[in-house]
Amino acid sequence: MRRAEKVIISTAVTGSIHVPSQSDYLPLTAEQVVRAALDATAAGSAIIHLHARHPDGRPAFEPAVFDEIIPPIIAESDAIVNISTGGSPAMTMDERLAAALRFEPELASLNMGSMNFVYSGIADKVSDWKHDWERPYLLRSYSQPFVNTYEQIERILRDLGRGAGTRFEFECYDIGHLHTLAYFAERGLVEPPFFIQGVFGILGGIGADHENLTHMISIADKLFGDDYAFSAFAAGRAQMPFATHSALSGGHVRVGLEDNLWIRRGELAVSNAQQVEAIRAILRGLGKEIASPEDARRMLHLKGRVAVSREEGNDHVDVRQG
Ligand code: KMH
Ligand code: ZN
Repeated sequence: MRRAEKVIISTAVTGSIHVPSQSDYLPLTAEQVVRAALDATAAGSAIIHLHARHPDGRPAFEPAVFDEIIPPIIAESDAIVNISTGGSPAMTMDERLAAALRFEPELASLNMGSMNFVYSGIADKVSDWKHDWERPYLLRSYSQPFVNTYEQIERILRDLGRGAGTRFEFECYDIGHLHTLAYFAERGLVEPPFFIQGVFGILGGIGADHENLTHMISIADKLFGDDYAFSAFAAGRAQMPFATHSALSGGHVRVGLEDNLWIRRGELAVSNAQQVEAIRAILRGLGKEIASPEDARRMLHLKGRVAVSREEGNDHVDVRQG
């Protein structure tokens, strides 16, 4: 692992798994997502991992929705915008890729394997539903796989990576996903340093056991040596312990309401920034420095804020600031 000189905090502000009935604090509208992103950035998050939603909370893929989110974040902060290409398991790959292909961000997520991705259990915990779409949406995850074939991964590496200079947050939900990354690296489709995000505690993926995190790092070390930066998160209550474990191992951290709605047992997080502040306090206690967006750009070899394309084809707008 390329040990972190400074720790990069990523914040996944809304995601597509949690539903509005679980928390009044989950950002839903474009305005709420923008506010959450700007506040998380001000609290010390270098990277904002973005999904979009319709105002009733349904996951959105339409670039028009991202149009209301990305320009204000870019205009009002120095944050690194990381557009999810995972979207939601209920979307087609074309839908999942639409916003990233339009905005050609510095960073995009790339899910490294097909898997069961089960969050139907959330439905058992909700009694008061805000919207009709929520319960069937959650239950569907019991029978619907999250599909990320090698052909699809290759397409993303070619179209978004090679085509647009976007680099990736490689979402690895199991040890085998590291070998998938090694396969594409060997074929020359992606260059180091790789930014590996270990994902723990998703039902269908590797569990939130600390020995799994240690094991993931040791296999990644074998495959990639010093050619990768590591970050990790766990879904739910193991979020902060896994972020802490990652930082202690020389890695980076991810927090946010996409991954966990809580700030401590029995208490909902009132904002994404509150979780950023919580991990900052832990990192400070560990004697770690926090990476600015510029630090993170340098460490992850990002292209910077250049050539964000607005329309199909060649209408490129340079939004680099300063
Ligand atoms: N929702 C997380 C478990 C993505 O957006 O591409 C993983 C994630 C995937 O953030
Ligand atoms: Zn995500």
